[in-house]
Amino acid sequence: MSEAPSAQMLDALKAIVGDAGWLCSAEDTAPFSRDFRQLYQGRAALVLRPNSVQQVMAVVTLCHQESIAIVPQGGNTSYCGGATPDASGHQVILCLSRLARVREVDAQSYTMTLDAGCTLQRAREVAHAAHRHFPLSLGSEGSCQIGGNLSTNAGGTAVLRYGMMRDLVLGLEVVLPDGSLLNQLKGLRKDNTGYDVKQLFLGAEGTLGIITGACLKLSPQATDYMTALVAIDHIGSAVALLSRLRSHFGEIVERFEYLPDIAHQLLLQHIAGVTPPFATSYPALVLVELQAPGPWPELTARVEDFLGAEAAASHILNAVIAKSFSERDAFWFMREHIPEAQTREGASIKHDVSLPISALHDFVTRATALISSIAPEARIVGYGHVGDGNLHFNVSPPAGVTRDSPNEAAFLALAPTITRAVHDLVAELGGSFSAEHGIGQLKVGELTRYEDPVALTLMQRIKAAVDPKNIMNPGKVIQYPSDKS
Ligand code: FAD
Ligand code: 2HG
Ligand code: ZN
Repeated sequence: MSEAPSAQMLDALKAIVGDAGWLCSAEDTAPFSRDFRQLYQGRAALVLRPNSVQQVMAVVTLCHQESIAIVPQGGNTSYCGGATPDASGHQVILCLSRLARVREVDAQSYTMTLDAGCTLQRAREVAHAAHRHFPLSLGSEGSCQIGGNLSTNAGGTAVLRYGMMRDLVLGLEVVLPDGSLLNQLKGLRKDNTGYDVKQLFLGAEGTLGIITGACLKLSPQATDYMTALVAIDHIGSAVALLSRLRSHFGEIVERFEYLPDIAHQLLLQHIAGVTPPFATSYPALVLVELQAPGPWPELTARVEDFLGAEAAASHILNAVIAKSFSERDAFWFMREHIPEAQTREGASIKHDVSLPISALHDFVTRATALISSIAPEARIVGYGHVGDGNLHFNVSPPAGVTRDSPNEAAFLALAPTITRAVHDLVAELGGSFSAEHGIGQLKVGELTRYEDPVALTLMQRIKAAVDPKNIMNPGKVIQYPSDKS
């Protein structure tokens, strides 16, 4: 059970990080104590911003001695309140943003070793400068940090080809809950020396330790791109197109994102600079990108032939290929701004689900019918990473419902019923209720409900073994006996 820190304890923690490394007024700590989606407003005793691994170790050692709870925080872009403290005012936020050194880039080994506080954007730039490619790509990449990406096992738009963050890690450095340092930073492709303990910390959302550094896998830089928007009639056609595309072009199919027409309409309505790619609207679009470590001069011609044959067979309704980098950027600008467009439209009941790709059409058909029976006028904005079987199956209120209105409250009151129906269907079809955003504090109950009980017990045993005092991000991911409700 964690305790409220004494004034003496707070002074000792401040002394470890020095004057530039802490914030404690209610005004200064408030933004760190609120999550990106503004679902939670906690209260922190202190925000600590260490600038070395030694400082992190000293902070954690002291918190462990005194049983003070620590909430690790990266870019604070979690969608599930994972980096937000509770309302007690007893917890300390440990923010990694000042731990942001590039430790090594080994271009020959295709690896780079970074501090956990480097932003994802910086990591991608560092790889690029070394003529290498770091493929993780998220809409939040300017703010989110490598430590946060590792701790949430982030996904994004290049998973189809490169996998999730877990697949991009070779080595890890972690400060354990007792303040000791796990040093597994070797950049080896092969290392079968007992249990791979670093895997425990990937996707653990800060409940088992604080990641301070990582050795990441790099890929060859692509020199040839082909980006296209393809108009189709429904998600089943997207799935069929993906299947044919992959058998035709193999592993160079890198991204495959689905945009139903409602997402496109919200973009046009709310996001400046979005222009319609076609003269008419279609039921749905797919944004597809192929990347080759070229030169592959015939790539565009081959894709044109492929899409021409698809149109002739009436598999697709229309297609446009980006003819320049600025056109490519404009296509991706559309995709990355869907969350913002939906937020500007109003409230949203979000579902981050994944299914076997072959079950997506069935899921969308049945989930749409279920939601219509609960909230007939609600608008489903189901978009995203169809190439990975991952849909953001979000529900917006009926058109015309304004923020903070009684009608919005009535719509949001239906959220538990809608979410139960969606998640039950996902479970029935063999899917996951949390594809890439994690559990945080938002989905602890869902994990308890849907996870295999044996796996759940194993998770609790691992937590008890690694963090017996439950000081690491208590209340997140799993229910633990000493969590306060
Ligand atoms: P935070 O939000 O700060 O923390 C997330 C969790 O990790 C918390 O539990 C925290 O305690 C823990 N944590 C953070 N740093 C550490 C550390 N060093 N050691 C131990 N624990 C730590 N996610 C996707 O997967 N795919 C997407 O496509 C995607 N798109 C997004 C688009 C937008 C516009 C936004 C706002 C978010 C998006 N996200 C997406 C969600 C989010 O950006 C990711 O989960 C990201 O990986 C979180 O990184 P962060 O640094 O902001 O972590
Ligand atoms: C994305 O893919 C993010 O754009 C955000 O994961 C999803 O807002 C969402 O639901
Ligand atoms: Zn996503």
